[in-house]
Amino acid sequence: MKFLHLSDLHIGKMLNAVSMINEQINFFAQVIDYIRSEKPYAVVIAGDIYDRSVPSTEAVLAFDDFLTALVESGAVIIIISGNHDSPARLNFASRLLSHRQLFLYGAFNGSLQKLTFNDETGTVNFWLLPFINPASVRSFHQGANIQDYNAALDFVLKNADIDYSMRNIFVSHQYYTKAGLSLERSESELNPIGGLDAIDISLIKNFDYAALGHLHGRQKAGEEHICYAGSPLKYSFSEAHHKKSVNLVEIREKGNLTVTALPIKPIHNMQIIKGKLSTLLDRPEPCEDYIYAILTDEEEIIDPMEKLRNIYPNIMKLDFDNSRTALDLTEAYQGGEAESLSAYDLFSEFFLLNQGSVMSNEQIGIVQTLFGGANE
Ligand SMILES: [Mn+2]
Repeated sequence: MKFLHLSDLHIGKMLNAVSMINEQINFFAQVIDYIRSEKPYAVVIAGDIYDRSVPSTEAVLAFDDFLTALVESGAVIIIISGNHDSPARLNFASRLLSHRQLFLYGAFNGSLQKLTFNDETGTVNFWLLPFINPASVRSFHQGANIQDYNAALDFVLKNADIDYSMRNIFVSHQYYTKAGLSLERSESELNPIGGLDAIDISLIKNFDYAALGHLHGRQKAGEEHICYAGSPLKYSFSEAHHKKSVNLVEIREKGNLTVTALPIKPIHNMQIIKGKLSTLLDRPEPCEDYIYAILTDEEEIIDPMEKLRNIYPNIMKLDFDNSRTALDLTEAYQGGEAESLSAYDLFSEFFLLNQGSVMSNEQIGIVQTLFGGANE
């Protein structure tokens, strides 16, 4: 049995105020082409369908077109919600759609959903789990001692009747890792501080394949068969070096499985460029890529963004890296050791580094209220 594994579509994503919708529609067309050429039995989308819980009209229309094309391709479609999705909204019409071989598990109902299909070798089970947190599992199992994400997943798996002598595929949208393993995280994922969401991969290693979503870099979580497909497009400049793809998985008899990356070509690539303005502008023709430019010029430049835009029409971000900015950063950190600073001071510095300006009075008010509440 062959199936495609994709994740983290983030339909409706805006990147530096630029809509990614045309890039996403272009990606959907490539998926449909791969379905025609590879003829997979199923297509698995492992969460983060939309970028936000209330998606834009444009995003809903694009997903509607994609779903229609997916179902018309004849493949079985399997979709779970991610942390960016609204579980209930994604669940819309799921009972009706299951009659069209489109299985949407958006709103967690307390347990894994099992789907069983057959190929020439026998039965393959798909075990679906939408994004969960400890509270969402506790709400269905009163009195269960579930303090963290690891315990939540352990509980859900133990409550499922999984026969590991059969062929089992797990579909999930969480942060799986293990001590000593450093997985690549990206700025577009929305990660809680300190990896509080981490789940040990040993819990899921007995599945024949784990089709995971959440991390935006394509990678294996410590084991060959535990795979993040990664987002199909670069959704932050921390992903500029990524090669985006979807996974084609082929499972034969138990234990015999291959995973192949099928490349995805964006309309516009993304790159970080660094150097003096005159060097960056010295090109025979304009570059259409999404650009983050870092200028190293020491002298003041009048309207550098406008100058760059002539050659890089899709530039998104501009920073300076010279002796002046180096000094600014050093000064910002000289306030003291991080441990001796209050949460509010740390946030102020973070804001300054991140936004390049100090907070407005209104923003200060909001942050102080938030930290005040957290301290209580
Ligand atoms: Mn995501």
